[in-house]
Amino acid sequence: MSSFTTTTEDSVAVVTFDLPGEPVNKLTAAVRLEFEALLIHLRDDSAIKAVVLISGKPDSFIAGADIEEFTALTTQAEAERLSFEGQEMVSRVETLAKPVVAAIHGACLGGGLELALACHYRIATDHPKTQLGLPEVQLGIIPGAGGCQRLPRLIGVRAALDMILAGKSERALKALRLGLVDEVVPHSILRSVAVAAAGRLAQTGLPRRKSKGGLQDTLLDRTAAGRRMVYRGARQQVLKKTGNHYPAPLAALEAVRVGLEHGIAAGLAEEHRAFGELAVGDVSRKLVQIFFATTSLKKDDGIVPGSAVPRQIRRLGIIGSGFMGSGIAGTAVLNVEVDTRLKDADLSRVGKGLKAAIEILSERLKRRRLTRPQYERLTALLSGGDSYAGFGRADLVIEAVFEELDLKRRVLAEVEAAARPDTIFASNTSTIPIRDIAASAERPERVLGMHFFSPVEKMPLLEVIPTELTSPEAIVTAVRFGRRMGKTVIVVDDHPGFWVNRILSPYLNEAAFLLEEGVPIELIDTTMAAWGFPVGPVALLDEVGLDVAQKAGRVMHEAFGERMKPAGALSRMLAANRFGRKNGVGFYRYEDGHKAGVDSSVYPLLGVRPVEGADARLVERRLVYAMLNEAAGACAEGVIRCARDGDVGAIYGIGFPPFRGGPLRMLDDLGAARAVEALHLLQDQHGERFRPAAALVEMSRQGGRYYPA
Ligand code: 3H9
Repeated sequence: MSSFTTTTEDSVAVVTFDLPGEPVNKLTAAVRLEFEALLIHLRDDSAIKAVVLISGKPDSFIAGADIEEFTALTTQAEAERLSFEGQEMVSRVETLAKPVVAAIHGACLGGGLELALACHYRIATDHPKTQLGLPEVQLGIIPGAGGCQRLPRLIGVRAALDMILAGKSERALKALRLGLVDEVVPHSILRSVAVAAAGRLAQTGLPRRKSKGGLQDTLLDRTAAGRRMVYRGARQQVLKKTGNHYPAPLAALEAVRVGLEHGIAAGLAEEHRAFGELAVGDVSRKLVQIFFATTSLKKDDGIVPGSAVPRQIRRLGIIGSGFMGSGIAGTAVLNVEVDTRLKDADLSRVGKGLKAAIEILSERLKRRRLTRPQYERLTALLSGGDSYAGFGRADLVIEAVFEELDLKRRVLAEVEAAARPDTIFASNTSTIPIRDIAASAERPERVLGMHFFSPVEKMPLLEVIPTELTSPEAIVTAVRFGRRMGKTVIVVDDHPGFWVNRILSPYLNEAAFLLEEGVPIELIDTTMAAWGFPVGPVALLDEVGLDVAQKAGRVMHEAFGERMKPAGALSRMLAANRFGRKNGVGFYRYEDGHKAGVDSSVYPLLGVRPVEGADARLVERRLVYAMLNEAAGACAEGVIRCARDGDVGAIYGIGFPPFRGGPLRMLDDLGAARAVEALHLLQDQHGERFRPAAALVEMSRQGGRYYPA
């Protein structure tokens, strides 16, 4: 079946791309072949004076090359050829002797944007679904169809590197400001404006674009010395951000540099060479696996498909207007546009919560992600009070009160009294089993957990935790609502700590043991940051709050016994009134809310002297294996439904290094036998908490794996 249909309007050929049977347009091998043939026809048909390229999909222009095809690449040469052929196809658009207008609505990403860049004029819709970007580095590759060449030439090297090195996408208005598109129009007139533009260009010739910016832009973007500075700065930034674990951004930088300094042919050659090398490399393989794991989760509602329909959530109630409650409120209003009411014990707390929720919206307004009228409309959806007034209309109530079982039970009872019988009640507990909270619920089928991560507006994960009594309708409603809030949702079993905090607990506890042995805080944190975590475990304790960590630690100890017995470090810190970032004193010092180095007065508090010459490799081994072992144990207990959920949860919930693929993927890479051997050694040296999980031992005997080889 054909992917392209062409109609002619006043000698303008309107080519509609609609890949049959697929939700989005992708540049598959077959599509590339068909498009090449079409280009010849467009070139040779003298009745055609100009071309419009538009999509037939509701909200994607072109989502890029077909990532599925990357998984079939086995050699570097094959991958290089794929990129080379992409470059050739795109170049043929650019050199077509007739103007080509890209009419962009929806995702215009990767190879899709590269194709649009080769068109002679770009018109985008102002719809929020319209996003233009080169996200390749997020897949461990670089733009390989000329993007590293055309983007800097069009919008300047700094703006281009900004987009390419972070793989970030821009909305239409920003794209217009950058000079990435020529016009922004409402969706309803996209086609007609594009046809008119194509007709105009056929008459007047290709547009001349004036270079934007002032003296500084000229110096930095258009002189060799200026660009050298830009490359140096970009390189430093990349290294700081990626710690050298991700080769793609540096390779993209090099492809841009070679192209600008030695000409487009040399740039394209470097581009396809690097693309070939990276596409078959381990990092790209891991990132592509994560991409597919994440997309498949978008369709997984955590119930037997079709067994229930999600309820529509028109009104949301939130109990507890602290950091979590206000974060949930702000994020729900922003992304779901739902009427949201906050309740707390007194009005001053409610006021603070509302202010914090509005802050999330204000931040978007500042970054021009929201217009003033949108902002006004969204803030009007927020309200609050110190009673349950209004909760009778709530379809979903999320409690985010202190992590205390009795309090949560009381709140549930109050909500059951105040709300409708069909209202769904979700607890945002981070560790307490939902069945304990729901033990005396009147309607346990409507109770479940929705565990958000802090800060809610930024953290991409949500754990939804049903009990054995929760109805499929409640589950699917919570999952869909979480997804609309912009979260990747995993449905996990109701065990203490669920998945994320279950595997995080022994890791943080091990960090506390290391502290008690006098291992310097800097060493612990820099070791794990170098390993690939966004922050080290001690800094993370400060972020989470030592009181919160201690409470969670107690729940885990009670549930899992000796193995999770908390190290004493946190109690000593709390006894000295150190809560972490929240009160400005933790393991680190804070000045004006910013982390300002390790607080060395912590060591006497802990009763130790920092030891010299501690071995970073041993530190890393203890911390990593504490987490991997727990992951194996929890997985065997059925806390997660499959390895995919566990790895995605670890990556999005605690920043487990994506290039390592997640804890279970990592165990597969290591091999269960090697992991068991390492754990036995640690067990000999540091005690029973390192006893390898029975499931891992079994796996090592049987030669099992989490994923198919
Ligand atoms: C590239 O272009 C390299 C070039 O530089 C070099 C070339 C030579 N490939 O996410 P959704 C599937 S690299 C394959 O649920 P949404 C997706 O798996 C590419 N499949 O929808 C899912 O499949 P299924 C750079 C793709 O509305 C279905 O489409 N591009 C691709 O939430 C629906 O997707 C990117 O990295 C693809 N390129 O989000 C963009 N794109 O139904 C990746 C989508 O079987 N894609 N699928 O489970 C996205 O970011 C999102 O999918 C998008 C839509 C925003 C487009």
